[in-house]
Amino acid sequence: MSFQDIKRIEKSQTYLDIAIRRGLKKKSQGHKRLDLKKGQHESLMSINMMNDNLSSKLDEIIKNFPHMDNLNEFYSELLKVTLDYSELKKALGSVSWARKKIAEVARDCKKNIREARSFERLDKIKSGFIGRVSSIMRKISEPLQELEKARQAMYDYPVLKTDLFTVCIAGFPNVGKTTLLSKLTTSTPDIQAYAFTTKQLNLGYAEMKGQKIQFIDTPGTLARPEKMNNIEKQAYLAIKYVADLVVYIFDLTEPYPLEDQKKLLEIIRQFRKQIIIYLSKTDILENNKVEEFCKEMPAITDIAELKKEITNRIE
Ligand SMILES: Nc1nc2c(ncn2[C@@H]2O[C@H](COP(=O)(O)OP(=O)(O)O)[C@@H](O)[C@H]2O)c(=O)[nH]1
Ligand SMILES: [Mg+2]
Repeated sequence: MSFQDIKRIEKSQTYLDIAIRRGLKKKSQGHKRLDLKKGQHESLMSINMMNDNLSSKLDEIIKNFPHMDNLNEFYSELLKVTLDYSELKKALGSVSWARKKIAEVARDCKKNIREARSFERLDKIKSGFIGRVSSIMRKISEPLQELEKARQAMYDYPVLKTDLFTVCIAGFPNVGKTTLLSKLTTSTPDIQAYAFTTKQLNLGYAEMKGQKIQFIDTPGTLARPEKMNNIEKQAYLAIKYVADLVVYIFDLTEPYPLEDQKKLLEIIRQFRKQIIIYLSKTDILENNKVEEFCKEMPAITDIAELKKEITNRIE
């Protein structure tokens, strides 16, 4: 089950309307209200129909929602940082409560139907059922809306393969992460001419050493966790929980001080992943600058060599 497969959660009134429509499809007035047994039978059917309909819809919501215990670290952490998980659990709890409560009310009403001695009584029981169910459904109106909001947020989660050898490409904005991703993989990501424009976590795949290797373009400077936007949070968690190897890009052509770029590298080192240093844009950089940099910080400057080095690190 992926986060993109969760079905849209409707408004509580919508579920109610559908159930009532189903339940009242067969009008008992059809047979001139002569045979009480038949009337009772039809009333029981109609209650069952409404209860079953709501029960299956609510059950589907509960079953479809990802449960923290079944998620790997990346997704469970992502859930924690992007949504209020305890609120989510509470909302699911209310849906589950409503489902049970409706079943109880249905049992109650069915007992009354069997004991009913007139058509008027049957009508009263049925409308009583609808009234009580409406009030239960009203109580979960907000929880359902919250769940739908959560579903929409989860819809934007990246579809990462957590079992593949994964290379994260990190570095300051505009250093050429996305460009490198497109050169290393078969993907054609959006390459933007301006910083901070990445809206999606870009993924790409390549075959190396006979394996499918996953590459993730991980934007963000990781400097202030509390100020990270959703993409940066995803990038941070991808480096922490999914990366087997990080390609860290230095860029001497952009106006970011080298010191800041080094600081980010130090932050990334704390994740204790293997790191390859890559110096980008050497095509527009003077040779002596490249040499000077590489003396201090052994870096790869060409794609073929980078591919070779990545292949060497694959387990
Ligand atoms: N000259 C040159 N420009 C590059 C190179 N790699 C990326 N760029 C340019 O740098 C800008 C930012 O690249 P992008 O891949 O979007 O950087 P990101 O923000 O790190 O993903 C774009 O205008 C790219 O065309 C390179 O190797 N050489
Ligand atoms: Mg980019």
